[in-house]
Amino acid sequence: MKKYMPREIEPKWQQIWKDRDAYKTGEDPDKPTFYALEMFPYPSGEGLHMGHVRNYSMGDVLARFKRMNGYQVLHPMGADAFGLPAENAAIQRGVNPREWTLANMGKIREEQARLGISYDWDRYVGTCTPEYYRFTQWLFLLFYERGLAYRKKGAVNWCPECATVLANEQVEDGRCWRCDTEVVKKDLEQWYLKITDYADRLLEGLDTLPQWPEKVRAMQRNWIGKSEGTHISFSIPELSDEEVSVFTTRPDTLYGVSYMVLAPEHPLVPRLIKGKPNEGKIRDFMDAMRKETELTRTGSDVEKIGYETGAVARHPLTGEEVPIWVANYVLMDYGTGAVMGVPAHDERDFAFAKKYNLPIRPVIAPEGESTYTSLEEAYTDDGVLVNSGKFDGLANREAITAITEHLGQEDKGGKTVSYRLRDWLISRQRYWGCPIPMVYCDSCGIVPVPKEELPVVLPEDVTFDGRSNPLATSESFVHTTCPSCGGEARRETDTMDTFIDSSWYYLRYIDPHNTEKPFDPEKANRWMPVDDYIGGVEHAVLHLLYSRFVTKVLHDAGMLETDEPFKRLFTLGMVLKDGAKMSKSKGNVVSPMEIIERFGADTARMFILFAAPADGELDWSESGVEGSFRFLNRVWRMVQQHVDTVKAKPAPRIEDGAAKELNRLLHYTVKKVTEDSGERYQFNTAVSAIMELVNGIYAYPEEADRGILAEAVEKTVQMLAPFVPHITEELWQDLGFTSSVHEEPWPSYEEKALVLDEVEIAVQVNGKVRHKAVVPAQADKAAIESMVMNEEKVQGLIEGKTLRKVIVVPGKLVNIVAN
Ligand code: ANZ
Ligand code: ZN
Repeated sequence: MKKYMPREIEPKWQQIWKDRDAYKTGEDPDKPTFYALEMFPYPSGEGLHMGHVRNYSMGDVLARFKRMNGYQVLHPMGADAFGLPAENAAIQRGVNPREWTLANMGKIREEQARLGISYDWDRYVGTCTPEYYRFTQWLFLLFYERGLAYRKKGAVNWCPECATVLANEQVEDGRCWRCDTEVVKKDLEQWYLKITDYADRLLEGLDTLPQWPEKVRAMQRNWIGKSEGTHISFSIPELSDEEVSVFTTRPDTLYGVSYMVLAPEHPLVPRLIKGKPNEGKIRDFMDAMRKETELTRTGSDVEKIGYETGAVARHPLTGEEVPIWVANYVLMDYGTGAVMGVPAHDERDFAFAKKYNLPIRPVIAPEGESTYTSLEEAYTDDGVLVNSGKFDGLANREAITAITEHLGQEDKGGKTVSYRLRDWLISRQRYWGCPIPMVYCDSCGIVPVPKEELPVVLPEDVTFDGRSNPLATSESFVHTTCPSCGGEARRETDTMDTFIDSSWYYLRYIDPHNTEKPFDPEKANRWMPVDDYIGGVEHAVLHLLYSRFVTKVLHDAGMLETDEPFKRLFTLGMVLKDGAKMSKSKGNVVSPMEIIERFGADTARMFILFAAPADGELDWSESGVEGSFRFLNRVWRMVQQHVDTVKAKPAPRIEDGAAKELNRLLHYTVKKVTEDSGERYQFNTAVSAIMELVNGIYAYPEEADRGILAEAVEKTVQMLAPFVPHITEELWQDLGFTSSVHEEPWPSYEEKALVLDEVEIAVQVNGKVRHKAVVPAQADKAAIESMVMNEEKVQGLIEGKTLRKVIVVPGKLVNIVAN
């Protein structure tokens, strides 16, 4: 018998697929489309890791499955190729970032091909190529034209290690998302994209995505952080009644205000402290706060620190004067950067007031109580207003509306909404990124590079010292002429955040060779939104939020019908080894290419898909891999054994018991595998169903009908094809077929074949199982009862007893109560 030799058959079929252009995307307008997408990799020098293999294997099962189900499938791949590691390699090893990256891209592509993933390689996209980044620049200009790209000076997150600014989304717990260094604040003028204009739509859109994990939607909701509240103006007598507006979600507590707090960065602070006793201390405090992060200022266990400015604010309703403080726990970039202090009803204010001996004035009492002598802690529950002038006696929830309306009438405030989401800071002081296509001219100001002149190409004559911005060291790049007046001008030397590159790559795949536009809207509308997007949950707020934003802008610009990019999102679980995340730092990495060398890509794929539910953690196990290899060998032998039977094409005659049973098992398996792999992402249970079918075929008697046997063997190979594409292709050929198994229609099943003829049920007497009875599967309760009660064995069991009750659960049991 021919032996299973993955090392021979895998490269062979990969070559054949390549020669045949087997996975070229179809363009037949009459066929339904399916866009299967996996997050593209960053081309690091290390090549693929098991997480990639898991991600791509799942995407490939879907792509192949959908093709067999008659869909025209777009299944593309590329590389997210700009970014710091290339530049760091350049600094450390003196290599050219472009060459380094292109070499890594080549290596990864080769590894992906060795996994047998069915990509349409003609559509390969690398974000660092001028053909691609030209249109990233084009998109930037589109944002600029639409008033969605602007420059602003402000305190930005700066990573001293990476020597670049970071977006808010790239600061995790006060640290750089890439190198874990503590982030500091720096005052710089930078480019921003106005994602906040889309805050509401980004939020509402989440409700139109039922096929996204709730966890990811919740993360985005929190990140956007919409909060409905009230803004209230307090006037400042010493600044000739200049007003400070506070943002609060609890206007019902307005009469309980005993002080006001400004963020140290609040623009009024310098004027308020001028010449006051605390001026020096507050200036030092302001400097110290600039270095801190949101977390080290507002964390619940962080000590509250504040200083009295010496100025006062006037309460908008009582006219009373309250002191103005500055404190660490109020942030400039939320709400208005100013807070009314209500220690009686807010925990943070309570702690602050206790520490600095500020008055605590209860204005909300629990129902039935009306006064407090003292409070042990802030009272944050609902209640009734007290000490609140004409609002006394009102339920506090109603008072929220009543006081807000009253403030509106008095022109001292009103309803407002605050968001946690900030505009997207996209300037990076690094080389290996997409140049921002802008020019600075002394007479014309900021001038965009005309679209026809794109791309603004990355210069080669730069110096890398790891400290300064390399683009600024290229004379030929910096000096240019103004597109508007032709005079001398200077180019923008910052590059874009790489998350812009990855926020639209799924659109470029649709039309990758277009030299006029990023993509043709007509083509995009045919494929978008992506039907299935698979990747890691770590992208929940970065990439996935940015892509939604960009899609909405393109929709508004009339370039896309859809305004959501990904219809369904699947976040896969991590790959572990010995219970820990597989990672270089833990030294527990299993190399995918080594596994392919030893067992073949099909075994690697089979193990990965079978060993755990797709969204759960996958624990790598050597014995598991060996088990998968053994299973494939078992399939191989089974098919080889029955080659002649299949070739003889016997007509199925499914009258006798064994044939009927195999037929039922076959239909059951087809149904299970269809539903599990096409709809539910339950690849592991799909595979185990196929394993049972293989067992059924092995156990099938020699003398039983050959027709159904041949059919079962054939369909087993077809069903395995999306999971293990090489071995199935070889076996299909051995079975005498000349077509590719991957072009076969997916097997169908009949519900009626799933019905069992007879079932075995337990017969209990007083709750104890005493007998097994076989009854027709279709029999109703009455029929089952009479059949069972008439059995001689059963008669014997209840002899001499009085029958009290018979309970029938069809398909399961009959319980006889008798005593
Ligand atoms: C008075 C008050 C009384 C408040 C009370 C709460 C309870 P969310 O729900 O997160 O939007 N706040 C407003 N701006 C702030 C800033 N820049 N830095 C720190 N804290 C700020 O929270 C809104 C509440 O957070 C606001 O309502 C304000 O405190 C505080 F019994 O105002 B509240
Ligand atoms: Zn000019």
